[in-house]
Amino acid sequence: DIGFKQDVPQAQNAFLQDPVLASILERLLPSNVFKEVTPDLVHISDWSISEGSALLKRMEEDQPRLRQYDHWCRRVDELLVTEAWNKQKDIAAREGIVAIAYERKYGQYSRIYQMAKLMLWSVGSGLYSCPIAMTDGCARVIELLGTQEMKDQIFTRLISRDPSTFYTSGQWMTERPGGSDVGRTETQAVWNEEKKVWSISGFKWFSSATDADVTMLLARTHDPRPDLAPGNMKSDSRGLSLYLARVRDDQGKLNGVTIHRLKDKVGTKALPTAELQLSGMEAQQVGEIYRGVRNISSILNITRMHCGINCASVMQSLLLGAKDYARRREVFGALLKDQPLHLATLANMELQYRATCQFLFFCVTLLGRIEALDNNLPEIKNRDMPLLRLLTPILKLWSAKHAFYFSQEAMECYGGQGYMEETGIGRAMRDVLVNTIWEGTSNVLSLDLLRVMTETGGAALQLYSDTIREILKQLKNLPTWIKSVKSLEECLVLIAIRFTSYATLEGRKTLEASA
Ligand code: MFK
Ligand code: FAD
Repeated sequence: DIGFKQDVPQAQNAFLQDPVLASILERLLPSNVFKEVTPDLVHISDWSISEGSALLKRMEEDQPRLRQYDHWCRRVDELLVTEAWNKQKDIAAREGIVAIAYERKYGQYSRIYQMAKLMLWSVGSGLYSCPIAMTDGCARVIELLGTQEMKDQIFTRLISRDPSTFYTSGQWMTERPGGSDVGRTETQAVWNEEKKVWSISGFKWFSSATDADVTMLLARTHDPRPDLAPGNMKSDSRGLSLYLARVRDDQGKLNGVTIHRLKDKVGTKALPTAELQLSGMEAQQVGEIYRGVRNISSILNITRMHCGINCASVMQSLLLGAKDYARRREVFGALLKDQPLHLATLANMELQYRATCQFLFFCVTLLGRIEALDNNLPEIKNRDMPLLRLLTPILKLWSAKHAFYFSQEAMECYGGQGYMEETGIGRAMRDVLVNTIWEGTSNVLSLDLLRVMTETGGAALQLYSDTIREILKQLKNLPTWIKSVKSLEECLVLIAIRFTSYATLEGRKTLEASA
């Protein structure tokens, strides 16, 4: 056992070692809140690099399986997940990963604390952060639109810190004819007068939370009441309503669901994503009938924020790793950190990471204010709400695209070792890639941005430009190139066109006309 042995890079506590997240929180949170939450953030980051990392390894080695029949040829559809996967659920409850946002102990700052904790937990969660995202979204929809019974029986469990009562939720939208275009949904909901429940039948093409306790889903409503019948005629998204259903009963029996198949995915291997046949799934309707897409959009906007957090978390851990390696790896007579070109690579990554984090926590701050403060306050109604609506699709699109390129750069920073599975960069790269697709592809998000701009007649864009001006005014020592920008609006329209240029020619024309 002779010859050179590379000094091995070490896992680090991300909250303590990364100055970016801590400095953002110090700026956004009141000092007493920052002081109070710091030990918890240090703790969760320690957990992620120790127990979380061990659980993650087991989840990757022992991936979910489906046992469809028992030995008597009876259909059982048993989803087999590792003990490590179930343990992640308990940890998520105990650590209050969803609860913190809804307990609102720190009012508008609770969201910031929750999302920061989620970011640090995310790397150790082995994508249990996916069901948690949907659980968070479901909790928000019930909080906004649920009946008292839903609040008492489901919401309290979604935000529980007790693993024995904690529920997770799925979000079943995508069907074979359309994932982006959910107006093509085939699934039907028919009122069962005898049982006083909705009976749902159809086929859900992607379910990432097949082991969830409850789910929110879209279905085409067939309402027998004559005054509501016109909705039945609609073959597009205006015929859809939102439903809430238990996935299994108290004995663990599936509620009218058969698991058709588990997906064989490029990444997110630990996550049990399945194709589901629904045959008379019993459900309750949520919010106004025939407003399914509008009603489920609160989930979309929360889960899109979770995608941003997932991307920032991957960038944070990969950057810390690449910087650590640069302090240990010597090439051509100097450590990597002292090679100017490598330093420039790291600096570019650092810039992308910082931009993502700043943008992300700007949006999280808006979300926290909207959730905790009176929505009739002019600054919430006229500024925070339209601004967040405008920025959420951009955040999701931006962070997903950049996190993937970023992970490739991080892989290259380790040279050949980066391409080895043992470093975990390959897995991170495969996993982070999904953020460009789930919860809306880049083109669909571009069109969503266009939808906001069109719906507000350009007011949202104006608000955005005013906000940027406000921020620029507060900054000292502005670089001269920023001062020399001729017209800020011009730049913003160009950025908007960049985001929507994938979309439609029509969209471009609208924007160019408004410019
Ligand atoms: C680690 C992180 C993990 C995250 C969890 C990942 C698990 C994976 C889960 C999934 O992937 S779940 C499936 C996610 N699916 C999507 O994201 C669907 C993507 N497609 C879209 O977003 C389409 O734009 C959309 C389905 C919304 C198009 O539907 P429509 O009905 O053709 O659109 P329309 O008619 O423009 O909008 C209907 C209403 O919804 C309008 O309101 P009004 O009726 O009052 O006019 C819209 O303004 C409103 N709306 C649409 N998107 C909205 C929204 N409102 C607020 N926010 C939005 N984002
Ligand atoms: P399509 O909608 O057919 O898109 C195909 C292409 O067309 C894309 O490039 C898209 O950008 C483009 N496109 C679509 N519309 C337009 C347009 N108007 N103009 C220009 N281009 C357009 N869904 C759930 O409901 N629940 C889940 O739990 C879930 N989990 C998932 C887990 C994983 C790992 C993956 C990969 C997906 C999951 N999905 C889930 C599905 C996901 O949300 C959809 O795959 C996604 O929304 C895209 O829909 P689609 O697959 O039907 O693609």
